[in-house]
Amino acid sequence: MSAPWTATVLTIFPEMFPGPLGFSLAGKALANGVWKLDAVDLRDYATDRHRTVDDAPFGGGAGMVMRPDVIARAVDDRTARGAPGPRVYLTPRGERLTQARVREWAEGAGVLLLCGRYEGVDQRVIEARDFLEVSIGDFVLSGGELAAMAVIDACVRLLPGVVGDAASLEEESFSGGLLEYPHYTRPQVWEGRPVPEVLLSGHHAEIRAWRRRQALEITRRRRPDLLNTVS
Ligand code: 9WO
Repeated sequence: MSAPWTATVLTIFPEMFPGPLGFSLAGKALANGVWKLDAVDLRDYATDRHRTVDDAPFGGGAGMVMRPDVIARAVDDRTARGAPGPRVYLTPRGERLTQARVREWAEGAGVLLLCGRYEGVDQRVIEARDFLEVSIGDFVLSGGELAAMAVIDACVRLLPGVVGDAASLEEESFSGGLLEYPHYTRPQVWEGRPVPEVLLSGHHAEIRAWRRRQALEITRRRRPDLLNTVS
């Protein structure tokens, strides 16, 4: 049997994994062998007895930088043991992650994610080992681990058999490219707020049209950039 989709995570905090990825859809799929997690302790690739992974920045300044030699040993060893790419360094400096990119990665054999701590990683190893620099949003975390978890979750839910096929097909074709329409459930009136009448009508074509209008309207107001496409 061939290897399942594999997330390799290089981190100084391997105990953070699977963390939230051990629950719900991703957790069930992990237990079922749909995907595999290899959380690698970067300190295992240090060579001194204190297992040092960082050092002071050349040029001066506050904080510490992760050493390229330690990271390269980890990347080369995991790659030799079959860890698939692409190689991704999670950083607020990176190119913004998109659902298209997530889809592409989910269709491949896996991802190798490098999680920085301190002020970041020596730029030479990013270049020498062909890491893509990727950001999940314009904010700064304490390290790349939470961003890595977001990337893995986004990919794993697209793997065959993780989410019902009907659900994913609907996401693609129906709401594709737009923000989601609003959702409602019981009670029918809550704190004096009724559910929109059309949803109780049983007229499925009207409901579909209403949801489409709602999706377009919320997208126009919140994310007009998503509509700036010629078609
Ligand atoms: C620290 C810092 C301190 C002073 C001035 C600028 C600074 N930038 C950083 C910094 O970027 N630290 C990073 C912490 C180093 C790499 C890992 N860390 C990280 C990754 N924080 N936030 C992310 C991240 C990753 C992906 N998407 C969003 C945020």
